[in-house]
Amino acid sequence: MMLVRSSHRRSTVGRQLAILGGEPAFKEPVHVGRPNVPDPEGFLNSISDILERRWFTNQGPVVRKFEDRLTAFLGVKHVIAICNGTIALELAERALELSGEVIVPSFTFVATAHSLQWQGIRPVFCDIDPHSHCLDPAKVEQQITERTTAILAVHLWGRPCQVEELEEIASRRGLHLLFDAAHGFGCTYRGRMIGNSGDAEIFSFHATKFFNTFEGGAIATNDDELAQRLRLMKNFGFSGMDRVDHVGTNGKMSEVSAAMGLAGLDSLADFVSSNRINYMAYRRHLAELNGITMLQYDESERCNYQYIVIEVDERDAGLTRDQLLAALRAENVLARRYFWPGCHCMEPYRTLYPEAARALPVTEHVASRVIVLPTGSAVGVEDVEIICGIIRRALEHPGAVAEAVGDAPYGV
Ligand code: T4K
Repeated sequence: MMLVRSSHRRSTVGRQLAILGGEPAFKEPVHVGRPNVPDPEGFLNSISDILERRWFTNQGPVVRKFEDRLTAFLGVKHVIAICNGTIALELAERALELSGEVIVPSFTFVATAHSLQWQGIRPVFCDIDPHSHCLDPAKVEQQITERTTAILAVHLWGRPCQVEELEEIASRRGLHLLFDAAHGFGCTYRGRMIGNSGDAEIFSFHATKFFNTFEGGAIATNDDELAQRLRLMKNFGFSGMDRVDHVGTNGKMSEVSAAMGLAGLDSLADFVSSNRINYMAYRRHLAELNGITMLQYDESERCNYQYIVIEVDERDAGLTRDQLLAALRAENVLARRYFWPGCHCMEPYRTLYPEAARALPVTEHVASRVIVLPTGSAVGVEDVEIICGIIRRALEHPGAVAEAVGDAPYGV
């Protein structure tokens, strides 16, 4: 695997925080979401073959091989490779003929909600569990109306949501069940790979994901009929050269993306390993810090450890989340406040459903506290140590940091 470690870092020991006038700890920005890069050799050879073959897209041999590898890896009957996760969500929703209302978390990337709204389905925002950050099944039940046609749950941060509880509700209430598994590639739920539950599960292989195909996504399903419909729909509905059997769109993955996917599958163990090493380092360095709680992964399951998520409790930390974020940004650590402020506060939802916040107290609470820190194979344990050192020093000087940040904390 090609590792691209951050260079030009400075130790925080004895150094003034940048927000207080010191030099930034990193000369170059340290991002959340730098792509994991597989061993380039296999990928580049594959690109030469693609060029020589002059077959670039439309379910070519590389996409077919990629789908076969994914099917075996996930242990699922069908995997349909798609051009990105958002179109994959839209295709699955459309293939299941969802309409009316669909219950969905607000605490997710906005694409989850947009995929519904884009096709005239109302996303009904439902609250989350404060610990898992995933849909709270009891709240789901409360949001069901006669217009509800499905539940679209998200395995946030790659940690599975309460799959069995949601399956029970969906089957008892006659609803479809989809999982946005954009974060969940390579993770298990009770020992089974994510990708096997509900009507279908949807992955994103965007550049910023644990496993990427530059842009890309996939739909995994054990439903033969649904898989067949999805294959038609992702290719304009064509079932033969001049024959169209279904309404469709262009959801196809290119051969180059699939080649990246095959190379990525070969490097998957390395991606997990560097993420896990960083995760353990963060855990060690953040363990003792007052007011900082780090989200844990269940070590009895397979995890991809792609998101390092902390919650800042202002009362114990002495700093707000945004003040701490400002201190990190001053050091060139471009931490993110995913998924603040929640989809319900973004347009068009804020205008269309102004009352939504009433049902979302946990979402609003969690969204105001969360910071996602850099990891991935572009980040080394030395970087982690420095990032945690910045957090520790900021918490040691809350008054000075708050004063330096002033009334305009990060991004506000
Ligand atoms: N459902 C969920 C739950 C999702 O999280 C997502 C996507 C989807 C559905 C939809 O799947 P896709 O249609 O995207 O396949 C990013 C990603 O664009 C998005 O894919 C992802 N979730 C979301 C969580 O994060 P932004 O707008 O925050 O990303 P951006 O462009 O600011 O990139 C983050 C950082 O990554 C940058 O600061 C720099 C670094 N970066 C990014 C790219 C693209 C690189 O170093 N290299 C790169 O090539 O949304």
